[in-house]
Amino acid sequence: MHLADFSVGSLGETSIVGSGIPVAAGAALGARMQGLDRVSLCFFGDGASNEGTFHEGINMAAVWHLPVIFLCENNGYGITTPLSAVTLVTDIASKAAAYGIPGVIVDGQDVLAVYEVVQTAVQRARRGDGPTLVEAKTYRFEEHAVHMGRDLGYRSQEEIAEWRMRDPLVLFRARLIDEFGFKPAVLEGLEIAAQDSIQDAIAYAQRSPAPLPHTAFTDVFA
Ligand SMILES: Cc1ncc(C[n+]2csc(CCOP(=O)(O)OP(=O)(O)O)c2C)c(N)n1
Ligand SMILES: [Mg+2]
Repeated sequence: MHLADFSVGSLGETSIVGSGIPVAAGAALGARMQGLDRVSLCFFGDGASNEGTFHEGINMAAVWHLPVIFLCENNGYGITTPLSAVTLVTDIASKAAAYGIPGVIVDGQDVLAVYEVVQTAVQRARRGDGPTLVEAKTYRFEEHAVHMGRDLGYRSQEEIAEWRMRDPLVLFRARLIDEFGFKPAVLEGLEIAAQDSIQDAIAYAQRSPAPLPHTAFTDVFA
């Protein structure tokens, strides 16, 4: 929730659940006004889909046919609250009907299925036909935050184990080998390189100085 990287077009995540939805619509409007063929891609959770920003942001993007994709990662929970406790709707994609845009459900454990659905939504956006709401059905293996510990009692260990059998990284790895002929050694090399870059990032963070207290108000406007 706290990352940004303009160098790859990531405008930033915010810790206010759902607040990225109208921002993504605004970025799409900005791209259109500048004549760029950019498409905004906005990720949010099932919990965010009950925020007012979801309704307002998607509705406005729809009526203005903005080039934006709203991608809801429905992992079944907002922290410890199951989706069924906060909406009677089981498919968030069905809410697209309220805005007159396509709502597409995709298996969020299937990397290539998600890629294809997003490609179709990108083409629609670039044609000027407007937004798509994509719902990726997925799951959160770990707790919302590491400090929360494990087995908090709001979901069963069986449920977690069942979803773990369909870990998207494991499934995609198998497909790369079986369908695309990747050598396991090549994938291991990629995994080691990824682990190394994570370790480097941790070491960099740990040896970097803490921010100075007086910078807490830098870039804060009120
Ligand atoms: C407006 C707002 N309300 C509450 C919170 C506290 N909060 C942080 S994450 C979260 C759950 C979000 O659930 P979901 O949208 O399903 O995303 P997930 O973490 O499951 O991907 C909540 C309630 C917040 N950050 N912002
Ligand atoms: Mg969620």
